[in-house]
Amino acid sequence: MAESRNYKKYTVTTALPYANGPIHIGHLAGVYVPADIYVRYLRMRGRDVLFVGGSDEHGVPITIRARQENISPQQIVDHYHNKIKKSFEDFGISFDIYSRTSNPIHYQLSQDFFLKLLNKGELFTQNILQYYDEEAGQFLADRYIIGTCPHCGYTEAYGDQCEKCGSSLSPQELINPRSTLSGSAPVLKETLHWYLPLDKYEGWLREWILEGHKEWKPNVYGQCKSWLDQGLQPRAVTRDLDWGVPVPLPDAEGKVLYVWFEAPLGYISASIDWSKKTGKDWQPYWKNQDTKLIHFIGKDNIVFHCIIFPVMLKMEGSYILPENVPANEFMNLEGKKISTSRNWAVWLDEYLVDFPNKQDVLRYVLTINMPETKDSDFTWKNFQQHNNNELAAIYGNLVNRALVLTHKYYSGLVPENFLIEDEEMIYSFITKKRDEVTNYLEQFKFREALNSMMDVARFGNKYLTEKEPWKLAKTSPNITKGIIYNILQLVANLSLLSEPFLPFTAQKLRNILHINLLDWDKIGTPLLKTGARIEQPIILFEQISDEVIENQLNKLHKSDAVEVVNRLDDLKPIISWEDFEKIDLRVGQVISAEYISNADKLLKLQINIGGQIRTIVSGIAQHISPDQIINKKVILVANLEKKKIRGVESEGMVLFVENKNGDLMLVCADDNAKPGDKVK
Ligand code: B3M
Ligand code: ZN
Repeated sequence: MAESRNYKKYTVTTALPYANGPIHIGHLAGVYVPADIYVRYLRMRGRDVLFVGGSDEHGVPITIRARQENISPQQIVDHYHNKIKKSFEDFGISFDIYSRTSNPIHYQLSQDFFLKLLNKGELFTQNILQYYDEEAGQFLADRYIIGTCPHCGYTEAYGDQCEKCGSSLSPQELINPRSTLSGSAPVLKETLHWYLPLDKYEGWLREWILEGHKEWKPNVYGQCKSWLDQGLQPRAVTRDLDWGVPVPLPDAEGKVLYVWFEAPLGYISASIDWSKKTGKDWQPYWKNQDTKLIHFIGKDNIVFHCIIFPVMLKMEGSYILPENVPANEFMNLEGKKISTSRNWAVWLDEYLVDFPNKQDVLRYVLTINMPETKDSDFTWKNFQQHNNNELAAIYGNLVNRALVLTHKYYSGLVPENFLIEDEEMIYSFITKKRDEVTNYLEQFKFREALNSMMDVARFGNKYLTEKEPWKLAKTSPNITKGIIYNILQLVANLSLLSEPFLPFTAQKLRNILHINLLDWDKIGTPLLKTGARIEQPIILFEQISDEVIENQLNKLHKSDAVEVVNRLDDLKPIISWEDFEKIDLRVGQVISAEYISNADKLLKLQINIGGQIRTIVSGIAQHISPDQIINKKVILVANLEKKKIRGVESEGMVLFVENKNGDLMLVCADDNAKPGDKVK
């Protein structure tokens, strides 16, 4: 069964979620459910696995959140760490350890790691100019600086990114920067930082990934290749910040390790935490060459796990490198990107309040829609369909029929088998499906693995429907016994084969059947003895009604509607009539539109405004294509001062509608309007 090498141990890690918010279905589908399926499968094969998770408790967003809520970062992370940990437990994510990066073990390990790289001469230092808030007396993280975006003119762009046009920025590109701490204009000041010379390892990475790991998922391999093809730059691994793991050097007061330097080391410190709690040795899981290390992550973390962390491990020298990084894409919700700030999400804790004991339904639907190769979509309707038409109608129905028949005809005891041929045929089918599941899981193809598992349930239903034992009970008692015996063996096998995917249900089923083993190799063999007692059936999956689904949709859209009201929070201050009248709005007809090279957000427009052709640079290229805007009669501010944008002089501004998702749409004048007409 597809495994290229014989590994003695497995270390499976999952991205450490930031402890500044609860967990939603996107996290589960992208990272934790696939990892858990994989680990449960490995354990059933008798593999020695260490399954590691934990909370990422550092980073600037946590400090910002704490500041907004007027509490300490520690209070934030304590709250969310516990909440997240509980969600994982509730959904059966079977970590051996769920640790956290505020753990002293983690401080120790990351500081030692940093010092080791430093002492080996792997890091270098450099003085750089960085924004400093003189009133607050501290250096400013990029996110703490707000100013005008040089690309689109948005006045509230962050120092690392403009959320309006999506450009990534550096703080020094912002026009009129201001500090979010004091509101004052920051000044540039010199500061010393430590750097990881990624460029030096480019050749090694090309060899290791591009030659050595061609089997990585195309989305992962492709992203790595494009990073490597662009060429790697050294990366600072320290920050001026008061929240994080302090740089363990005498002259480094006020400096911490960059969160992306220490967070991946959290996998190792969590393993040490596990070792302290269990008394077992963690080192073989990180240092033995015959241990297979796998990182489960989302696509936004690929560079950190495939490039930066492996370079760190390689530099240090005593650790193994990841064998695979099966990153997933993102899962959307009802066609829109999941968003914490807009509350466009299904939160795990809320799900369990609305759907108590239905963890497996969600696990199933997230697996069948897993964003393995491209972004996928979760919809409540689809959730209902998979539950009703598959879990209830196929899996649940099969189990129920088998158990009801056993109780009806044989008082709940496994009958004798008089159909040896059927039995062989059934085991050979199950074995084939088990091998399919195995192959898919080894390749991290969870959707297909789940389908192969369900084939066994489908097969069982078909067998019963074709054999119709209820018609034969009186006339052919032995044949009937054989049919029930065989279907019970199939159901028993299903209680093992479905364990990685539907652990709660599989356990319930094993309880009913009194099966105590969890052995992958036993799948495809008889698991029940003639005469064994079987418990009464219980409903494993209920139908989910339209009303319940409507309620979820209403709940979701209600939070969305609240957001519409909230949009007015940023209503600008009242202006005078005089001020308003200063703005000269005109109709203009677009006569040409073209992309500007090296600026993927910008279009260069030529606009006839009646007696004059204006050139206007507009940050809409990601929303509207040139042919969608040509000939359109747009509205523009005709008396705005000129401004050079990417070397092009822009003579005015075209108006657009922006919806709450940040999508831009044209504002057009009536067909009868002529270029140059006034808009008042
Ligand atoms: N805390 C970022 C994220 O959730 C992050 C992952 C760390 S993994 C070492 O996207
Ligand atoms: Zn912008």
